[in-house]
Amino acid sequence: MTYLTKPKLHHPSLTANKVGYTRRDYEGKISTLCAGCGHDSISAAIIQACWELDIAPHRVAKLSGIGCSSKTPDYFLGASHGFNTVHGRMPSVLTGANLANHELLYLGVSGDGDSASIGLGQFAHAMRRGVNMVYIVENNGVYGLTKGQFSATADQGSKSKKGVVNSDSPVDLVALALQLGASYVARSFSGDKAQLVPLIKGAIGHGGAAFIDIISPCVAFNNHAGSTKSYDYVREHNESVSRIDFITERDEITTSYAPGEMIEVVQHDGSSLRFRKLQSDYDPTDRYAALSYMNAHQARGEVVTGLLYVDPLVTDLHVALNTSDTPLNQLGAAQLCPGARVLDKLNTSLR
Ligand SMILES: Cc1ncc(C[n+]2csc(CCOP(=O)(O)OP(=O)(O)O)c2C)c(N)n1
Ligand code: SF4
Ligand SMILES: [Mg+2]
Repeated sequence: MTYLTKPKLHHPSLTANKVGYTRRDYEGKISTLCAGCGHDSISAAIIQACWELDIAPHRVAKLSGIGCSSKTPDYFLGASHGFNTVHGRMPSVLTGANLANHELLYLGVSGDGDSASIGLGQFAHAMRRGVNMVYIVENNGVYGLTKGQFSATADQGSKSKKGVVNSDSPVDLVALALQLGASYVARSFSGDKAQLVPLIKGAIGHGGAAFIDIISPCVAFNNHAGSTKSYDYVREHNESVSRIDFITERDEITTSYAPGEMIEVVQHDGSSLRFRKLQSDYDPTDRYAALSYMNAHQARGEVVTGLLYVDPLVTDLHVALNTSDTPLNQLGAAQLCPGARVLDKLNTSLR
């Protein structure tokens, strides 16, 4: 059996959010992942974020590739649209779906194998095109589903469960996303829900290419001494740049900070991100400073987490292509196919 359906029992005392759904309505099937797998904590954080943001589940499209991580959309948002693509091809399918209907919230879920090996080209182009999406990589440094081979994000010198030392240089998806033009870039840890939930909420409110790399330990194949993606390693080397509070337009602001301790960034949908600085020299609106800060800390074996970069004035691919405001599935035949005369005129203009 590859999945287990959850019984649909709703206790009458469960709290409903502003669109009338309880947290239970944002769950999916029962997970078949290994007990303790980091990926399940990420599913729980996505459920929490969507419920708290009052997002109607049928307004979300979840897309993924192949891997244990890519199986997880089955375990959250059971009433949303879903598409499990071919290995590494999630970004192009997501881009196409987004161009056809920009009114849904696009959630791309992938693994380090899915995005940093076979799907690296697709990952790169989705980032550089500024597709409006939340792109999550559940990064465990191995191909969990095919029994624990090193993935392209495994650190040089890290050890496999059987003691083999990885000699290849790692692909750092956060560094790539920064370089390629993603406008919201974060790294987090599946074991830090307090950091993860606001980061996901901020990405949902962002309005452009939002990328979150989440270190998500594989308890079956990469949670031993010598791994740099284990629970112990990440807890011991986690260097968080900030704590963020995500505030929607309608939220009452209850937090207060002394001047200099906090940066506020207002996003396109009116939501704001309040950064409590944990590192006084960190500026989350400077793309190149973020890159060099991260590289310097990484060289010391530290895992820098938090919201590393955000451009609040972002635009997305639809703006760049000047597409129709009306989703394609709501246009009539006359608009979708304006006839031979219009086509002739267009062809003539291109001669
Ligand atoms: C075209 C193709 N090549 C190879 C595979 C075999 N395969 C399945 S999952 C996977 C890697 C998954 O790794 P990752 O994306 O890191 O997910 P994880 O299981 O670690 O969460 C591979 C190589 C496949 N399914 N399709
Ligand atoms: S093999 Fe690893 S990644 Fe896959 S479910 Fe088990 S712990 Fe998670
Ligand atoms: Mg993996």
